Amino acid sequence: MSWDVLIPNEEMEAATSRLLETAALVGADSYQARNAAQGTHCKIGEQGLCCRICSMGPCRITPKSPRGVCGCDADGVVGRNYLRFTAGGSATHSDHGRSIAMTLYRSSANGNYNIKDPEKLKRIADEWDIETEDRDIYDIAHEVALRGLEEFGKPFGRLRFLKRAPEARQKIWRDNKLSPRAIDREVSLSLHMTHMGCSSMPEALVHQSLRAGLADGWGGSMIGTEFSDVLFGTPKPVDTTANLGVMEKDMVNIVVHGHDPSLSEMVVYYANDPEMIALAKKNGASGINVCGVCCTSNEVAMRHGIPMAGNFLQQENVVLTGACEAIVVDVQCIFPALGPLSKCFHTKFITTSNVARMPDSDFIEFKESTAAENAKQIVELAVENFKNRKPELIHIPNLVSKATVGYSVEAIYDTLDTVANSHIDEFQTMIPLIDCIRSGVIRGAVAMVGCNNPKVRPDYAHIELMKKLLANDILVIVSGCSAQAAAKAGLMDKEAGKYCGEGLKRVCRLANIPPVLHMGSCVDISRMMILASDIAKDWRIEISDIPLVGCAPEWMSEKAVSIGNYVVATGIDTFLGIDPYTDGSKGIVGLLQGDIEKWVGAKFYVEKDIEKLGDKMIERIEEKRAKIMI
Ligand code: XCC
Repeated sequence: MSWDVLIPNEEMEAATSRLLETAALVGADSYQARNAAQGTHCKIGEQGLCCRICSMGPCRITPKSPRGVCGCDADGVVGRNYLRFTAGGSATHSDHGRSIAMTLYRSSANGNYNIKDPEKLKRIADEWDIETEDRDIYDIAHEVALRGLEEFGKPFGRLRFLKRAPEARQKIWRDNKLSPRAIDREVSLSLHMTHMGCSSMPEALVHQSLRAGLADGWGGSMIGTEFSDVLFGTPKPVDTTANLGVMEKDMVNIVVHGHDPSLSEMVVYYANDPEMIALAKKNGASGINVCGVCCTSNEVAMRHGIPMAGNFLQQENVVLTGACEAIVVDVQCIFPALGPLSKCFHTKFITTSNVARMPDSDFIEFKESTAAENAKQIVELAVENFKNRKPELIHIPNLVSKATVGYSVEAIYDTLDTVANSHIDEFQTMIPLIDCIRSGVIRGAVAMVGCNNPKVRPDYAHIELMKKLLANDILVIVSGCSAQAAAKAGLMDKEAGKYCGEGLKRVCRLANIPPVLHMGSCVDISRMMILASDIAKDWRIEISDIPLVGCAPEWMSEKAVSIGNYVVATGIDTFLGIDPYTDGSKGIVGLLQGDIEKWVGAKFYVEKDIEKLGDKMIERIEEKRAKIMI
């Protein structure tokens, strides 16, 4: 099978090798070199068997020393580490959600942040019993924001967004005592439970991992996604480009990196400011080009069509092009290596958040109240830096793919609306998609998410798995760095539809969609939860019966573990290409990859062999089909 609109992995790897030659020339470090210098990873750590929760250790659980000083065994140590891993991810996503809620709270008609989707705001207000009739939109926004902020620390009650799930799923959560209370409470409780002398029972630790994960997916992340849509607009399909070739040789290149759209939205705005463009021209550039890395890239791509320079393991590459005037970061997934690396070039490494302070950076604190002047200062700094380029170091790989991005749940409804011949009941929006799955035209769907990890050949697992699934008529929805892997490879080009199996190919043509649907950033996996819930409601089946699975073949961050927990706890089997440091405990593996299915109707699968991982997903989807088609 030829994949002519696609860029093969080998070509991207060759481009990286060429950039590493520049790194060698300027004496710069790289993640590849640092990874090699790490040598073989510690087996005990890798299996989750190292405990340094108190100062009697660190204790290492081995056949010779099966218990730590306190008497905790392998199940307790691995389980506590797993829960702490989850809590770190849940806290991180949720704190992102909190900061978006703060931005919404401070929005105003004449201020730095306005409401771009008032309809969505009113829908959330209705859902939360907040009066909307005859009220100023900003009064509603402030009350919704406040109500959202209360979700983090309210003393009583469960999370409001849980009600969006089908009643059967809510009952599973209630019956299993999994419905999260306040978001911060679930994170704090996780730290408390794992303190020395608290929980060491595997069931209790895994149970809380699922609940802390749900507090992220149906709490912090969902608040992040929903409020971002209200503030910056709900994504609609938009054409863009992806891969390193989106950087422009003759323009000022500003790379935005991180997660919080409050910063990048403002940078995008000021990069279009005629005054800034004139300044760029005065400095010898033909204009200003903003492009993105990691989830910030997903945020601005799906709202403005801003090009995507790359994903997690490509962040150093953008600097290595020698054509990056500024890499502007907010929070999460930012290599501290960018500081020393940027010093080898003319690049300004601009940090903006007290959450992510890094040496060798220019710190411009970004606040909602001064957002406009902060963003203007950042753009100006980048523009003035153009003249400091070292022409002999410039090399931009000639790699660019076309991509259509921005498939929010609302955009998917609209797309389905255009293809369905029948009139769709407004409460049965998913029927055309369900019909396609039921008839077998589409066999099912996979939600591919997550990062890159040097333990896996970068992007290879994402891309090869996607190709395999598409060829088997399985629709792929993506977010995070998996989305960028797809975009870079060309899988979000509508032309790529021709490589699908016959059924999916027809659907892509009729609906005018690419075969891989971009649903956004990491926090936007909450969109996938809503999509699954809506399908289950319209189909009148349980979420765990939908032929849908999740997959994170190259994940690396704590956030991904938290995501895995809430996806599984929502009833969606999740396939991982990397073990979350649990191998050392039969008890924890037995729960995560076995018994939790009895609680929530789904479980984890861990498989490092990509071919087998793909086969297992297809097999699981077919099993689910067989069950519901009886
Ligand atoms: Fe980070 Fe969100 Fe992972 Fe990418 S995928 S490396 S967490 S940017 Ni969410």
